[in-house]
Amino acid sequence: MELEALSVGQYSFVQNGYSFGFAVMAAATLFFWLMKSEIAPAYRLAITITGLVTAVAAYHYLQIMLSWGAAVDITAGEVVSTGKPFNQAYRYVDWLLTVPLLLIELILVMRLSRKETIKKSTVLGGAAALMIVLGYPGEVSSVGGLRFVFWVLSMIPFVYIVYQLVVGLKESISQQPESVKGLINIAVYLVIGSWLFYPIVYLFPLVGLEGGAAITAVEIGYTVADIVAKAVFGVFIFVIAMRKSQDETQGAPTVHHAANVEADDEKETSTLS
Ligand code: RET
Repeated sequence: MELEALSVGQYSFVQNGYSFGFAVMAAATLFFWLMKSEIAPAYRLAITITGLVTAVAAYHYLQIMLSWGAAVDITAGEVVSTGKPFNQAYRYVDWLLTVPLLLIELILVMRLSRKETIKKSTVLGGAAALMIVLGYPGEVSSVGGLRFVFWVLSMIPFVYIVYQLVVGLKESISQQPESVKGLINIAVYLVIGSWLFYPIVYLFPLVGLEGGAAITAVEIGYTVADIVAKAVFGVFIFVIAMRKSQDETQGAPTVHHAANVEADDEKETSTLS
């Protein structure tokens, strides 16, 4: 990455973006973990993981910010390289860890059967990891052609994940309690919408953006997308878990508890007779 192409303003803007990202992720982590006791035990793992995702991201934003700070010197009023490279791997290692976990959060909060949970987590989590691994070589390459080839390769698991979320989860979503069905649908579309941002941002340098403007657009673009995909999405998962906890402790019958409801009905009938 040619950081000397940046103006001091662009450099500082990106640095402030990282700092904001760190603050949001750290605050979100505290919120999720401190509020976990409000959630019924069945959904606590989903909330623990939601906080883990933002914790891992907070750590990486701090590292990215330090690496960005060390790579150049602006005391002369312009951006001068210090010779220390800016480490782009932090972002990709962060995604490699967090992107599969984000999908697992969604699956856990749906509380499917054990078998379905494991199957869907493995397939979706595996595809997500493959998508990130395939994107990295293109991200660090300065050859436009290579960037495009890896974009196409990475798009294959991406399209598969979107298909699985829209089509594969349809039946499971239809069995969710009415009180959260709408929220789960929004969460699914929030994943798709925020994730679409990444392959678009990745292409910025290939569609005419150059030098400092390209670097700034890519870095700010990824930071904004990360905040939506992790912290805002996490809040949705939290609200879904909270609502399901309240419904279930109030004993409202829910579709995926049909078996329990039937058992309760039987009890009632036998006491009546
Ligand atoms: C890459 C490479 C180009 C093609 C595609 C990509 C997709 C990246 C995605 C990243 C999602 C990250 C998230 C982070 C959480 O905070 C790797 C940019 C398809 C979808 C959700």
